[in-house]
Amino acid sequence: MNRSEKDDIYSMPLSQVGSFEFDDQVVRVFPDMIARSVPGYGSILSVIEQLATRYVLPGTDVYDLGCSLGAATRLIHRKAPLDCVIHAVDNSAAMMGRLKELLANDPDTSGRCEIRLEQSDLRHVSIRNASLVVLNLTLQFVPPEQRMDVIQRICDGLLPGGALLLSEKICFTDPEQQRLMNDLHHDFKRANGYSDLEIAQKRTAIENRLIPEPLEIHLDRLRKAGFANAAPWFQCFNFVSILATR
Ligand code: GEK
Repeated sequence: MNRSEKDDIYSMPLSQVGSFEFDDQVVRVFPDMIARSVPGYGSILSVIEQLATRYVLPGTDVYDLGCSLGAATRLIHRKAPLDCVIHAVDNSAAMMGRLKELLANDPDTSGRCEIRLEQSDLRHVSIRNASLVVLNLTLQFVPPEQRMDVIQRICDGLLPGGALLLSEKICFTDPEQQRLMNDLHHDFKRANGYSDLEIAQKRTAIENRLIPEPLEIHLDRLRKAGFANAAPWFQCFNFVSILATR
């Protein structure tokens, strides 16, 4: 259902590389872009579907914060009981417009629980009665000094036993490890057909928008917020996914 054009946004030399935005141009190629850029993206999505089976209880709310084109939302939707509400939240008008079209044309969505599309900044969404919250590659776009508040509000809005799935691009305090993981990620992108020019121009565009932090900072923050458990269940190079439970 999620047909995507090939991502060629940075394939030609640009006189000036502007800051990366989730606009119509990105939305058009987004599924191709994320699949060719994030190692393990497909595996993370499969596990989100698996977690929905385990954590989403009848009568509860689920939040997919920074849902983009609803890849996680639609997998959770397959497993959620009928009386749940899935809040698919993104602040990009282009993403939400396209997601609305995709859902309207998806026969799979009928006869299932409500998906509530919310074009909002995740920093202002109130989280209540939540059994599962997904932050899949989204917290990295929130300024670091505001991340504690986001995580705290998620923890406070989760029901006891509820779960947060947090996936992020991370960085490393050891410069040698940082260099190696960065190189391996670039090799991954090259193997997926991106040229050195595309990789370099994308890096310039996203540099001040996506701020990675070390894994330990994420784990500390989750514990400080009150999560009983927080552990990485997946890592590939500089991408990690953490499961945190209340
Ligand atoms: C997936 N989770 O396919 N409030 C709401 N949305 C935001 C905010 C914010 N403050 N900042 C960024 N976004 C998805 C992939 S993509 C990851 C997530 C990537 C949104 C932004 O508009 C975009 O749609 C998404 O977060 C990040 O499972 O592109 O690397």
